[in-house]
Amino acid sequence: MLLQAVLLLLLQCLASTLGQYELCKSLVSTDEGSVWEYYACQPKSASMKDYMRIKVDPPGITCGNPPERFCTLENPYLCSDECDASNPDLAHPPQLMQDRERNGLITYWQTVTWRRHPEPLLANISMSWNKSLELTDDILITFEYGRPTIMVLDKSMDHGRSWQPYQFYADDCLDAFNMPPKQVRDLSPANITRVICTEQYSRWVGSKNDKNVKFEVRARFAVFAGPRLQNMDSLYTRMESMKGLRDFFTFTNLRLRLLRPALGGTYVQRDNLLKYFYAISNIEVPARCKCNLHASQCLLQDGNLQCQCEHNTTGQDCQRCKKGFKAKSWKAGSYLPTPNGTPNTCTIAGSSSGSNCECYGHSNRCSYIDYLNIITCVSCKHNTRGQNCQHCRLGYFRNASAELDDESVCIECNCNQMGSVHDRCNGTGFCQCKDGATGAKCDDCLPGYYWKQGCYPNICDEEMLLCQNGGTCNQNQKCICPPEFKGVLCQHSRCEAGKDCNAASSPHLSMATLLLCTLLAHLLAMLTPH
Ligand SMILES: *[C@@H]1O[C@H](CO)[C@@H](O)[C@H](O)[C@H]1NC(C)=O
Ligand SMILES: *[C@@H]1O[C@H](CO)[C@@H](O)[C@H](O)[C@H]1NC(C)=O
Ligand SMILES: *[C@@H]1O[C@H](CO)[C@@H](O)[C@H](O)[C@H]1NC(C)=O
Ligand SMILES: *[C@@H]1O[C@H](CO)[C@@H](O)[C@H](O)[C@H]1NC(C)=O
Ligand SMILES: *[C@@H]1O[C@H](CO)[C@@H](O)[C@H](O)[C@H]1NC(C)=O
Ligand SMILES: *[C@@H]1O[C@H](CO)[C@@H](O)[C@H](O)[C@H]1NC(C)=O
Ligand SMILES: [Ca+2]
Repeated sequence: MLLQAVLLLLLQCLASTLGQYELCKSLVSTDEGSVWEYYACQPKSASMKDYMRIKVDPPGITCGNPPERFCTLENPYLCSDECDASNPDLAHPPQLMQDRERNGLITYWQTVTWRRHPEPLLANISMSWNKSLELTDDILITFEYGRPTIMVLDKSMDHGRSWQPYQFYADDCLDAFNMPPKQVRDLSPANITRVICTEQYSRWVGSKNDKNVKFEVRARFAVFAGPRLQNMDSLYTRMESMKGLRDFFTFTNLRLRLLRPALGGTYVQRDNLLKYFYAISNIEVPARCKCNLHASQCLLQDGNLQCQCEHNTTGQDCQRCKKGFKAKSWKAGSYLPTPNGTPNTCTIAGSSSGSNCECYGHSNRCSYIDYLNIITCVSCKHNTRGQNCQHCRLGYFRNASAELDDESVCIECNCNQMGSVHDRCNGTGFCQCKDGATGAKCDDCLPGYYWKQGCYPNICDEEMLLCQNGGTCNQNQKCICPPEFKGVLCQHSRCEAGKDCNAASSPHLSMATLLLCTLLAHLLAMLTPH
């Protein structure tokens, strides 16, 4: 008993000394004994360069194969340096952008020189984490031998499937990107997520004076949290309320597109192209794992970062409820109300609101129906219905590959309106077809039927219902008859009264023969004795 009390005290003490949102739960004592309390929580910020996978493009852009001399912008006539991939002391491979440097020794990745001028010297650096991350401070890219005069930072939020520009960098934004130059301090709270082009980090200041190119996160945070970030609550409140703000700092991949190297403040000097190249010694990416406020730890597992999910959530980003904990739909934790937020824990199926009403996560509400003496789920979502939201609504059918608590458990029948009797279907999605219609959705016709906003029996075809007397069958819907024939299958001659009509073959002639027939009939009548 005493031990427990001490433990409790210790935990509470720990909680109060920890930073904001660093604890997912703690044991607290109440009148009914000690119980767990849950809080919104997030992992600490970390140096994500330690976990990044780096790839440079095009192949062969890294210097040293074959070995190559290079000069510097400050002293273009001193070209004694050499890059040689086969010599560890003279090699400059990509991993030197993410290593931890020791004893003040600067190590860097370096590209080939701009020997092929005027063809542009282009290089891409792709960084991937296979994990959603949220920036917590400035991205810092350190260039040795001068910063590029044109460059783009891109980001992806879907593991590299789609990309968007994050920030443009140029010594002349209008010239390079047709964008007016901006700085983060020009931005207001309303347009803080605007993608800008900045000239701040591209102008020539000497290669040793300012080596860093920044993507400003701190300055953007400061717009809400104050210059020394003393009011983080205000930032976190905005994160919840301002659309797109959290996403703006979220990424799974980053990409640097280097489009033109440092030029030393002048034009490209064609007589010494060995002084133009890119060299990066460090890429700092301070960020935290995105765990949707459901984890305070994020650890490397099988080579990938993984949130250590609490609140009975699971998934790489704690983006789902654990199996069996889907009494209500999954929700991210919330920073609100500050300072502790709301954990939005997943709760065990069947235990929601004290009753024993399972709704498979399709409803948050149950109601007691007095005269039936049952408890039933109210307003089942995701096209479900039933006491436990365990059935599909009419017009929907059960998705065989989804669990009962899956949001896509019910699939729309999608019956063809013209071809089917109604919009309901059976358990495997088959609709009930009208005569002549077929197919799961009744959008096809049986043999012997044609489709025209529904299925109709063929009028003619190439087998049983052949058009006669040279008529042709048009889309099974009608025979197109030669002029002298009529009838559904062109089976009737147009001048049955006469005897000689059949031979005629043009409307003009047919008229003439018709006349002739009449004349003959009259003649016959005249000659016949009364
Ligand atoms: C860099 O990536 C962009 C976008 O995928 C691509 O269009 C470009 O060709 C790449 N450049 C190099 C040098 O690989
Ligand atoms: C990315 O992470 C997921 C989840 O941890 C894992 O299943 C997948 O294999 C990883 N992909 C790579 C290329 O490591
Ligand atoms: C952001 O908004 C401020 C004030 O509303 C405006 O002065 C500034 O030009 C805007 N910046 C951009 C990049 O649109
Ligand atoms: C998660 O489930 C366990 C049982 O497996 C339970 O002890 C714990 O209290 C649950 N946590 C939350 C936050 O609901
Ligand atoms: C059926 O459920 C699976 C598993 O959730 C899902 O991937 C699939 O998209 C669903 N099918 C349809 C048609 O919604
Ligand atoms: C639905 O109808 C189709 C076609 O009539 C049939 O093959 C299937 O077995 C039916 N499925 C169920 C669950 O009744
Ligand atoms: Ca380095």
